[in-house]
Amino acid sequence: MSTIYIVTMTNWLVSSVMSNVMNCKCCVAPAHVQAALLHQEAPDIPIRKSLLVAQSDMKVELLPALTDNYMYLLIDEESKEAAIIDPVAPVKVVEAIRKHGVRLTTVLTTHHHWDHAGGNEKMVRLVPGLTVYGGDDRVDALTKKVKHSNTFKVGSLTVKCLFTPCHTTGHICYLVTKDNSTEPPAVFTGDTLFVAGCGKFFEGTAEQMYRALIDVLGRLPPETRVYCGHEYTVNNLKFARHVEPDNEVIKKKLAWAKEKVSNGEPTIPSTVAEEFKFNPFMRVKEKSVQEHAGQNDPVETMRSLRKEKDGFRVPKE
Ligand SMILES: N[C@@H](CCC(=O)N[C@@H](CS)C(=O)NCC(=O)O)C(=O)O
Ligand SMILES: [Zn+2]
Repeated sequence: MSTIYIVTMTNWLVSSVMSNVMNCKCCVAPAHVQAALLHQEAPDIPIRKSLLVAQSDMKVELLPALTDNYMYLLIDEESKEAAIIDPVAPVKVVEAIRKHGVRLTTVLTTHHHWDHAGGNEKMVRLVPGLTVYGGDDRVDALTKKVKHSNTFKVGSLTVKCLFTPCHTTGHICYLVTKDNSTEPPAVFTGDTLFVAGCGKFFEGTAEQMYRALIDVLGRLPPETRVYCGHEYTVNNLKFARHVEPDNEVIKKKLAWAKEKVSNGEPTIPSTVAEEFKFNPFMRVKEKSVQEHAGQNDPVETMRSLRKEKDGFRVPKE
């Protein structure tokens, strides 16, 4: 009981220090805070549950980390080779690979922010020989810098790199497919696309986020499962409801997401098709969204929505 209390308090302390002092926890945490977090190992909120999404070609285990981040263990069922996406809590990753009896060969880093790449150095110390992929020289322990459309294998699975600069200039999403499979692909979207939202434009523009969401991710097969970097779904849907108060899909998804989160369960994955129904940033071509933004151009709508969300006070209910 007391352990749970201490861990929860530590989380609270860390997040309040970060949100008050830095206003954003994902960019740069002070070195001593990073060290404390990484040293503690998995200072996640205990009630957040993991989830296994099992297909016959691949498995994806969602591993909650920190306050609201996700790491994802991707397993190729044919070879039992595995990759880990954004392993900020490496000891938890080692436990998961032992549990599944898989061989971890690969780290996929979506972007250099510490809450995504901050565990890389420790991860490579714990599992020597890992290949660490990323699209930015600022990614810790990087061994293979990738560009748009680069592909490589994790066992029999194909990983394709999708360059989606905006949240950071080197952000990469990873699309995972298996040849001749009838099952849905998976895309790991980091802080570019969230369920019902998108990342802040820290190092980019509305034009870039439009390209990332509509031209790149939006053109993936509609059934593609979306695994994003954070559990922000409830807050994102509250903003979506503010943008489109008459959208019934948003209301239904919000009620579902609140229920999930209150049980400590993930609201992830969604699909690309679903995102087009409730994500305002994916709906910038819709009249209702453009009217809310007072714009008639999709890129201007994107710019205006992001600005509005940056200052949005999320209602308690
Ligand atoms: N608003 C975030 C605050 C944290 C934040 O700024 N997160 C970054 C990623 S580490 C982001 O891009 N958030 C997207 C957003 O707030 O819409 C939340 O819902 O808790
Ligand atoms: Zn983040």
